Amino acid sequence: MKEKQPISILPVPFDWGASRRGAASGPQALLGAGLERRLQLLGHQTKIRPDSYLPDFTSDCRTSPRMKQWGSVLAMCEAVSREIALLASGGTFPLAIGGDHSISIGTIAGLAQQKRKLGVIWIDAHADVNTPESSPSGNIHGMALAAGLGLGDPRFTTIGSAAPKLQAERIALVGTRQLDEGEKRLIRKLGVACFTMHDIDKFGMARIMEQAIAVVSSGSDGVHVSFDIDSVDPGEAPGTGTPVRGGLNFREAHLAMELLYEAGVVTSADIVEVNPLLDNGHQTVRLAVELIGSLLGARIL
Ligand code: B3U
Ligand code: MN
Ligand code: MN
Repeated sequence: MKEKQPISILPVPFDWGASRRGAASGPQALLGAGLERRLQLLGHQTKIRPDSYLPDFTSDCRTSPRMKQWGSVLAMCEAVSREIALLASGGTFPLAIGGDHSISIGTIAGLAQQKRKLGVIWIDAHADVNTPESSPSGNIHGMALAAGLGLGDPRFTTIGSAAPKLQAERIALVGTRQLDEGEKRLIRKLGVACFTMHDIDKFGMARIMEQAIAVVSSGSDGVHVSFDIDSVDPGEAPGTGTPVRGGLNFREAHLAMELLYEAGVVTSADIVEVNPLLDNGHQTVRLAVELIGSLLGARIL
């Protein structure tokens, strides 16, 4: 982010992209845990966008087995895209707080209206590169990155503009440890940089982040960080809908965020899949707030 750039916080209380309810309460929980104050203490100006920008999707029943609740997800993504484009063109740093990961279809579509060569670092236990055909679940949060690449249902891939929003060579997955067969094939075919837990164990987070940052920032006109809290080990972050063992530990997660801040390349972010209903007290919510702090400049000394 730029020096003194104000942060626009966009709450996206939405969870119809996932099979479990609860991530819709994420924004309220993060704000309730002092997210805005945290950022202000770091010296940032902040503004919270009231969520009246979202349409009423509660009565939208359009759904199919391969794309569950697609009507609501689409309506949400279109609104998020419009809003993010507006915030970005106003010169602020957009920070979307979810919500399940389907919200990133909207944030990326909105960002892409300004940035043709957006790099994306996708920190997640999953790759979210399923298409309706390859998805074993039909849950759209597992298709979010694919949509950014122009793959999947045209109603989702053409939000904001007809062309694909992202190029495979400017994407880095970090923390990956659960992939469906179709996702593995697609990652290999497109040559997407995928830094799995195996790689992190083998080489250490610092070296992996160095490589991931190089991938997403080379030749790009901005870098979006999409942070799925399920990248963190369920022992540290139990409050999430699809926990997977063997994730990032507390220090690795913070280090990743600190290194991104240090690199000075990040131009937008979203934090997703925090589910307060599944949390152990406020453990996961608090961790999420701290991690956003680390991404936006918090230091030990
Ligand atoms: N790949 C699986 C599981 C999954 C993806 N994202 C989450 N879970 N959170 C799927 O349903 O696409
Ligand atoms: Mn995800
Ligand atoms: Mn995930």
